[in-house]
This record gives sequence, C-alpha cells and structure tokens, in this order.
Amino acid sequence: MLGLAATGCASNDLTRLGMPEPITEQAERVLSLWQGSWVAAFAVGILVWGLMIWTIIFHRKRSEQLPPQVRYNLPIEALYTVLPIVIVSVLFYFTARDQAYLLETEEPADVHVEVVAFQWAWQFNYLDDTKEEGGETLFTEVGVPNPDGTADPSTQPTLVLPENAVVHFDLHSPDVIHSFWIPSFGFKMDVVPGRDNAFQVQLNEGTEGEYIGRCAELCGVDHTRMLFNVEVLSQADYETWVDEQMAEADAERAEAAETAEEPEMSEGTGAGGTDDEGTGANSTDAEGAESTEADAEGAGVGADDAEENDE
Ligand SMILES: [Cu+2]
Repeated sequence: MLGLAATGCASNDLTRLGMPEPITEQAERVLSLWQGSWVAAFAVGILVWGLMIWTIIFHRKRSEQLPPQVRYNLPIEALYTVLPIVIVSVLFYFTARDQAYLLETEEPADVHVEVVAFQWAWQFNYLDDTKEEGGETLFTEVGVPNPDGTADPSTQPTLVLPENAVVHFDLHSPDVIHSFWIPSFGFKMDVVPGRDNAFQVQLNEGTEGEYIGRCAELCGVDHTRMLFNVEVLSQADYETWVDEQMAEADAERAEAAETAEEPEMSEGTGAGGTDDEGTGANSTDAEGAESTEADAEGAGVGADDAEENDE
C-alpha cells in the first residue's frame, strides 16, 4: 500500500505487481483491474490480519473460564454473509465491465491479421480490409517449427505491427486448441478449431520495440516450440515493411504461376528420362519426375503404363 501511495499512478515494476509493461489501451485496462483487485485483496488482508494479531495479543487465555460466546449473534452473522457478497459483487462488476471492453471488435481496424496456430508454429496472414467477407490475404508470414525447441528468436516467426493503430486479430486452428498470448497485451485468447475467435487492440504511441509471443495452452508434446516474436514499428517503418512484403508476395505469386505452367510443357520430355531436360527444369519438376518413376517401379502394372505413356 505504501509503495502504491508513494508512486501515485506511475507505472513501474513495483506497482505493476508482476505484470509486464502494457503496450495497448486494453492492456492498461487489464493492469488497472489487476492493481484494483490487489488493493481490494490487501485491504481485506490487512483487516483480517489486524483482527487476528489484535486477538492473539490482547485476548490471550487469562483463566479457565469460557469467554462470552458470540454464536447466533444476528448482527455479526449478517455481517459475515453480507460483506463477502459485497466484495465479490464489486470485483464481479469491474471484471464484467472490463471483459466487455476487451472483447469489443466494433471499431474499424487499421490492420487485420489472421493468426493460424498449428502444431508447432504460427502463421500470420495479413488481410486487406474486406473483413465482412473474411478478408483477402495480402501476404503471409509462416513459422517453421523450431527443430530442437530452443528459444532462439532467429528461428521463430515474427508478428510485425504498427504503433498507434487498431489491430484486429482473427484466430484459427486446423488441429487442436492453442492460445495466442502476447504478455505485453496483458491478454490471451484460445485458438479453437472450428471457432472464429477474434479480438482487437489499440497499440499505444511510443511502443516501438521487440516483444515476445507464446502459445499459452498445453497443445501437445512440442508445445514449448510454439514461440514467436512481436515487433512494433513506427507507422512509416511499418508502411515500408508492408510494401516490401507485398512486392515479395507478388514475386512469389508470379513464380508460382510460372512453375504451374512449366510441368505441362516438360511432361512429355521430362518423363522420357532424358537427364539434360531435367536439369533445365527447376527442382520441383525434377522431383515430380522422380516420384513418377518410383511409383511406376513400385507397381508392376504401373510400370507398363509408364512405358506406354513414354512411347
Ligand atoms: Cu500451441
């Protein structure tokens, strides 16, 4: 209490009582709820400890005579019942009020991210603002499951966000229940297969920096590998980053379109087994040709078919 009084409303390690520094408006609300709950708990605690210590010191056993008993004392019994109900009601009121605020998704968002949690990594799809139709993916950041489970940030996917912006998250899982947790948001939400969970945050100004992200639901044997990085950029840096990602995604799409056309051209010659044709084509084609040959060898009938095709 002294600590709280001495520092006023300032947010520091002591007054945050174990919570990380909040970087969103929503996290600030969570922090006040957390602090308020502790103030209430301390007030009750101090009252109860005070009464106990007072009784222990000043009402020790003085004689063999039984002290006056207060069982069935109506005012005291009523107090025992009413006071906890009042305390729980006050805590309930603030919790329900803040929960409603934290789950609001009405405000138009500046950035839409679809978070796909899977065993054992994350995929971040940046969507355009056609939210009602589910959103078109502009570009995507796919995490590769960390091979050995070490917390090395360079092997983890990074969620990039702009400061001073409203960000909307849609959470999806193709396998089991995960939980999307950014400790600096003071918030986590389960990612449930077959359910469209969503929330949004207002990132504060001056929050540029690097943060951590976690899966907060024991989702299986390699749950510990589900780590990710969070990077908050200034608006201008974020715009530059988005342009880069868009250009990269466009290039990839163009390349994919090219490789999709190529197999048709190389099918006849590639399956013929001439090796110099194979080297000319890219690796996917070469692999494709190899696997067809392997399949053909595996089954006697298939081998005949393959020969026929070659002819
Ligand atoms: Cu998980």
